[in-house]
Amino acid sequence: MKNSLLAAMAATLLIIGNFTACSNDHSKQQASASTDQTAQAGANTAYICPMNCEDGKLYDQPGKCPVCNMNLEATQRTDASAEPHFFIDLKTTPSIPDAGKPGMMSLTPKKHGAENTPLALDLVHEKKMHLIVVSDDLSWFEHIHPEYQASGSYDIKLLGSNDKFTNGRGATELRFDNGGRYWAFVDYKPSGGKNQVDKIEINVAGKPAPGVAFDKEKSTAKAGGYEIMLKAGKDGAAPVTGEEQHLVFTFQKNGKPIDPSVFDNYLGEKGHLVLIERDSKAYVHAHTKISKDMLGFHATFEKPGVYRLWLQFQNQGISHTTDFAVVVTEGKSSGNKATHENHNH
Ligand SMILES: [Cu+2]
Repeated sequence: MKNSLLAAMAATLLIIGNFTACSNDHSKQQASASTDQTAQAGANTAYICPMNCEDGKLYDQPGKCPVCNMNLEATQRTDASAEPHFFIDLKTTPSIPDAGKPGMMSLTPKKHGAENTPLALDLVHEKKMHLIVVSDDLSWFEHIHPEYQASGSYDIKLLGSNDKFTNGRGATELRFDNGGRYWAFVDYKPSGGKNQVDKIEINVAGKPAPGVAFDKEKSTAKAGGYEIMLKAGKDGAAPVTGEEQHLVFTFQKNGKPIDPSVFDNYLGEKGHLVLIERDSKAYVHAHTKISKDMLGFHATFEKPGVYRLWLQFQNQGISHTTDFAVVVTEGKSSGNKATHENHNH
């Protein structure tokens, strides 16, 4: 059970983002400053890694792939409207779940224009659907895997406050102990399509928990006897938008450094990271970059803000979830790129 959970976490991280491809505003601005013809070329030309390290990620400007460092190649941007748009039809029973009371949540992947046809999903690192649920203040986090039903939906049980998790927390069930607003991030890949991350608001009836205000960096966490330290930024500078940033975690136990390469290995991953921005709830993808004695990730932030991070790792069969926060400020090289976490084009 734990194995598949961690494998799935790996999947969540391996999934590659596509923010840059969404910078339509940016293209339009460029276009208005040029002649019609150049505007046309500017809007349609994009740059992509020749090795396709980032699963189809397109850049507006030539440059180097942040993963393999090869020069990006020019390519034609396909018309977004020509690509199929997928979505998750999320239904709960009752339609507004009650905190502390049992219920169901059902997520059905669908394609626009073919809503009644079951949509097949590809298995991505052992799971067809990865579900991250957070409270609106980002103090509460769950990463679970809804189970496929013959009807074509992926279901999870909502537990009552007295119910025990069948397979432990973080497997296939959710328990809303408090009312309020929550956000679901559904990570899935339709067969023949690109990876999708859909953000869906969920409102739960009941008394909300007192909110937690995350407004400053949180760079340490403890779990399972480990002390984990986060260093975020680049070349010793604090994290900024617009260029790849490094997120480096180091581990200690009883004051002694621990090399994370001793951790359980699932599909080549030693740790898995989810990042969500506090106000916009933008979901950021991070990619692992493992070096000796530390667990590193790289991510590009499109917008300044306070980002919450959840690092999940496993050692000797026990999984740990730890949480952090980083404050990202506007970088020099950042444009006015829009962050869309729920479409691919
Ligand atoms: Cu997952």
